[in-house]
Amino acid sequence: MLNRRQFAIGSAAVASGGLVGGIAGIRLAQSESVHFTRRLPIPPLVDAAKQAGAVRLKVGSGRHAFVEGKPAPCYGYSGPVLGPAIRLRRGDEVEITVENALDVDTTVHWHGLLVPGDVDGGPHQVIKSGGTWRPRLKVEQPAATAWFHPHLHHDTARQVYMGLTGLIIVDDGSDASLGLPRSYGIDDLPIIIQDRSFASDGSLLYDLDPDPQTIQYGNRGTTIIVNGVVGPVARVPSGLVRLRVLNAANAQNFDLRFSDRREFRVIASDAGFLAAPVSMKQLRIAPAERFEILVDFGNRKPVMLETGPDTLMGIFGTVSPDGSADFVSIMRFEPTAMAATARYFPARLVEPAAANSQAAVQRRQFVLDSGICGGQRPTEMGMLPGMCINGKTHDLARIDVETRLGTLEIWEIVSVGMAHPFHVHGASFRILSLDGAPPPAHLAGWKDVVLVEDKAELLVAFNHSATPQHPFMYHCHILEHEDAGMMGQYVCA
Ligand SMILES: [Cu+2]
Repeated sequence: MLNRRQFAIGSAAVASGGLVGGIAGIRLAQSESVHFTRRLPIPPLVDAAKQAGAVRLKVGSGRHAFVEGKPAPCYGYSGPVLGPAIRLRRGDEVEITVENALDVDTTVHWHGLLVPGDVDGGPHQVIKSGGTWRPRLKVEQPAATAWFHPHLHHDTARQVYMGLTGLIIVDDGSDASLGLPRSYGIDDLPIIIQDRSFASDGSLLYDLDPDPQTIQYGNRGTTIIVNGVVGPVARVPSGLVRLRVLNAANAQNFDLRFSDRREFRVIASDAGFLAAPVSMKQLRIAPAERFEILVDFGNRKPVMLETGPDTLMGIFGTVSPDGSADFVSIMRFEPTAMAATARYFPARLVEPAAANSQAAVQRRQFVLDSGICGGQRPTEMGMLPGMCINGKTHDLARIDVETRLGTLEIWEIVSVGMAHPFHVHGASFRILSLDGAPPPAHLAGWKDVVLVEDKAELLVAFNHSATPQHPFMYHCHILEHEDAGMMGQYVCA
């Protein structure tokens, strides 16, 4: 038998029997064993305007108890795990000093910030171990929930898994004019959802030598964490609360609903507000996607947030939580006696900037597939599958696409085998069609990630420059796919 090298990271213990890869072994143990007793951690807010436009981030390692009472080694930004929420105002210019105190190289990619290629933090802007990077970012985009994470080619998946994920809140004043909940940590809550597997001592389990199956499925954990902990409870005012939901999992799609099936309103997707709130009872969120939702806790009844099985595994089937294809609880909300400031759902939000597909100057197709595309790597497990776009695995020295600044293009994305979450750096897009139909209302705004089961047509707006030395990436956001080469590069001039 081949020997799986699965380590409890940072501990000497080798996991016994805790199969993470392999679809049969994926079970979310949540419903049986999790007690919802821990206060939901709220990442500290760093308001760039109050720091005179100078923000510091230190990428380092630390210890954090994902599982209560069992501190484990992990990575974080300016703290043991995750990172601060950085608030940026439209029109501001900020200088971010990123110090890399890890013993490995990293990068910091501002996912969803529309900035030029040389400050985007992609795989070309490596911050050496012990080094510092100081990008200046000009904030010129509408209000949105964005985030930041590492993008070091071949090590992105592991570094994110270890805890490197932070939120960015872009504020353009529309929060206040719309009367939306905006007291960070009180009625405006970050909800960062991830899946992880833990050894019995609470250490993170990650497959350092993944088998082909783990690469195909991406790394999937057995337990779901929110804001870095298992089984959190959020105490919320009674009334309208805004949740900024980010799926920061390596590969897993979450299918969210409340235990009492209450309706909630989706008010924003990746790149900003929708034209009007969209009523939903269940919301699928793919890796790297963000949705802002408004939930009414006015009835003062505690309620659980649940997720369903990931049914978008295509030819690989379904990842069933708990082996039962049923929903599992991931966190609990407990309304308090404090009244919320906002009590009524707004009727209209912000009309998105127009997008005319007739004005597109180019049409391109991108086929996301695995197989023999030069990306195969021999390991002790045998050959790992290559991951490719249009038959090519990623090459940091190859420019795949040249775009013109200020133009629109139609990008057709085709997924083969399973659904892939496709992300474009340095640009936002509108979904023109999804699997042959117009997008549902909550996916009709400006976005930067789209989960493609079969085929999507996107209208992509190129308004930010990138040179051949600092190109923008487009890639699958299943991080194991990205690291294995399902990524391309474009320039914009
Ligand atoms: Cu993929």
